[in-house]
Amino acid sequence: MTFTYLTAGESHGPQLTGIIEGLPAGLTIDLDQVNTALADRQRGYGRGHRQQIEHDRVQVCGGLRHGVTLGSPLVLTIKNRDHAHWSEIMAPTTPATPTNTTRKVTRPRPGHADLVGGRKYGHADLRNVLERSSARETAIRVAIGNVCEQLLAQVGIQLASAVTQVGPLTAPVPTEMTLAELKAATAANDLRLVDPTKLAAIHQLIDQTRRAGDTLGGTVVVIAENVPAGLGSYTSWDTKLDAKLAAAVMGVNAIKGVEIGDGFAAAARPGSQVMDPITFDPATGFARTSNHLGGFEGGMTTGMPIVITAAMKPIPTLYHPLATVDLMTMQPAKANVERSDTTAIVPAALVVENVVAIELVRALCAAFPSDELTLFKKSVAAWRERMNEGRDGDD
Ligand code: EPS
Repeated sequence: MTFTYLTAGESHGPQLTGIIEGLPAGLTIDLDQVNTALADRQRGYGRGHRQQIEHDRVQVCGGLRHGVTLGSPLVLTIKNRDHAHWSEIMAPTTPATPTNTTRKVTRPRPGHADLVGGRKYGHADLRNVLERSSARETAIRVAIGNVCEQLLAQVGIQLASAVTQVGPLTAPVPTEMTLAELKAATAANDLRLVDPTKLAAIHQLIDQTRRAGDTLGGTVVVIAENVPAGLGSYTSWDTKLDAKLAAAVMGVNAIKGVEIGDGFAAAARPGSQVMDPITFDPATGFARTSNHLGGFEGGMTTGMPIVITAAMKPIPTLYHPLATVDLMTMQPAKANVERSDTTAIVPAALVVENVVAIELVRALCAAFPSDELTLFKKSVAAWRERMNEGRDGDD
């Protein structure tokens, strides 16, 4: 069964819905773990008032029996508590009236989907665009991603993420840090940083930026460890797994750049400082003495940690808005101001981690029998052995 997923729901509509098809039957899902991930996504310095309204919790409406997947589509939902304040304006079925179509948005925000989305879908009220283009949708992607992380854990794959830059201030992850250390360090502060000495300066920057009515972006890093070698393929461009991961990461709201391994920095160095020398140990198989290429060669996983960095642009909703055109009058105007965050870089780290988890599950389910968990696990284990054997099979 091909793994696929779909999300639906508007930011201030009744709920978010996610449907996953193609998960192996027999996977026990720990909903507490999903809810912890959802709470993690809501935290973070620089978030706005909305996060005090929401207390995201997942509900399962299909595909699970007694906590175990059935192999049928898994249906997850998260209620939008804020819908209570928008129940008329965002009513799914009540016909439009003068009272439930107030708060129209006609002054598109530069950098948001407002203008082009409105033109493309013929929406005079840009609320019809912003409600779905809102990053609120990432809550359900994290729920789906956490289920995927639970499947990945069954085959020994672990992921972690950190914020590595906020505006101009950097907080890199040391290469020697273990995944467990990274998880502990990022959980211990409200910016998902590995280096707490940077906290005060970044808090100050976010405070100043909020007071100035402005917003901040940044970078995040995601690491996936113990991914078997040989996922993806070099045979055709659209089979390369690094390309699929980059596309999924770019599909997270406000992400404008993706790097694998050393990424753009590799372009400036000679090849001898970029390629990762190969070693072989009969007990543990092949390895690389460095990981500049971030776990990929030729579009295939090497077995080394996958390292992906993503750059997020600042949030487009500015409390001191930029120039735009009012679509009611076609005259110059200031952009619409919607309640928003000063920065969403902290949740972005987790969201990017989760979309990477989703794509790894997609790749594993495409590569191995995935109807049920036992055979899936056996197949992945057998594949790991095969990829680490010392001789090729064709001589
Ligand atoms: C968002 C605007 C804000 C954010 C929202 C994303 O929502 P509101 O307009 O209701 O204040 O809080 O993010 C979330 C609701 C969330 O759960 O992450 C936007 O325009 O993208």
